Amino acid sequence: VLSKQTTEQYAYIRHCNKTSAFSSTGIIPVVDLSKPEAKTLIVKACEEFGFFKVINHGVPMEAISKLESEAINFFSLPNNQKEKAGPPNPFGYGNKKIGENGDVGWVEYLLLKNNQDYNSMRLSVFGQTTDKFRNVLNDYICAVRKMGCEILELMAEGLNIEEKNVFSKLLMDKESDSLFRLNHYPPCPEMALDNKNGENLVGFGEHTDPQIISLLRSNNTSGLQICLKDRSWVSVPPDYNSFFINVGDSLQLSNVQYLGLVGDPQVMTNGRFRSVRHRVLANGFDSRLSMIYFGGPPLSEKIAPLPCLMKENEESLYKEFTWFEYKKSAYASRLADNRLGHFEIF
Ligand code: GA4
Repeated sequence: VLSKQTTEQYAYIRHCNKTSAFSSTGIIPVVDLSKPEAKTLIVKACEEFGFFKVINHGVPMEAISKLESEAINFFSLPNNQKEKAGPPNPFGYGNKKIGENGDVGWVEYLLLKNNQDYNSMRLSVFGQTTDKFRNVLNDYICAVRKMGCEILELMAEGLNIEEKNVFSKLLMDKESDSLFRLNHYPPCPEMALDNKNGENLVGFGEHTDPQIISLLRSNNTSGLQICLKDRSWVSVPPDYNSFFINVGDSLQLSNVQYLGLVGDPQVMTNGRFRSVRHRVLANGFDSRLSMIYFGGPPLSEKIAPLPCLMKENEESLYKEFTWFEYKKSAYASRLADNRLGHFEIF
């Protein structure tokens, strides 16, 4: 359990309206990776939600709990100690501020890169334990990346793409621009006092992830919500033992030829894979701790519809660009912006 004092450092609270209408439903697809129908279910879930839950994922519970306890130790440190590992430009500890363009949330976090020199990034707040932290993180990332590749290969199979590793090779590339994030959402005492007239505090504002795929797990505290095609929000019941998978912008792009008319986001939802809008609401009583691996391509990789998925005479709806260019534009945007819009041809 994270200490109560960690919540007191926050001075500002941001509310959003109309959260009372959000319902918690059982509609989120569950994919059992050990079952033969997994590939079909994955494609279906990516089309319908851009989101699904994975069970029998093969990531050892030990790797998960070890990293989780390192994370709890870190976030339980006094504020001035944690700040020593910041600011998160581009990697390190961040508190409340998200990105560089004015977004804030009821969250503190660590943005990390695999195989990074944690001593040089002042994560030496871990002191003697830096090496341990590095090992625990590496074990976790290796296991989670393996699961991610398995999912991406099943996805390629489900799409009848001959080259099974067409997506997974991007994560396996030694230049892969992947990153890792630990998020701690402290309980918000104010929200526990009364129901704030159904208002909620934003932990992490709505957005899509720019990368290919995001692999998330959390403790048993709720908060995550996803946006459906009809633009309603649903809560994702937390599940300590499962992973949650988000389709990112880059994966949506590789499938653009399936999208409908250009320019109308509603029409885009007739398309193939959805880059899912999601957000996290703060909780009145419990700490939420989540860990997310963002699988990205090498910076020089072209983001474009896969030729093998293009029909004859079909043209791409998007300008051709590299992951470097897309990422640069994404990092210059606000969290809630529609980032793909900048790259539409018409
Ligand atoms: C969303 C996905 C990842 O958490 C992240 C985020 C990044 C950040 O926190 O610095 C961004 C956000 C994310 C997209 C738009 C820009 C950049 C904050 C923001 C306002 C690390 C990422 O790669 O893009």
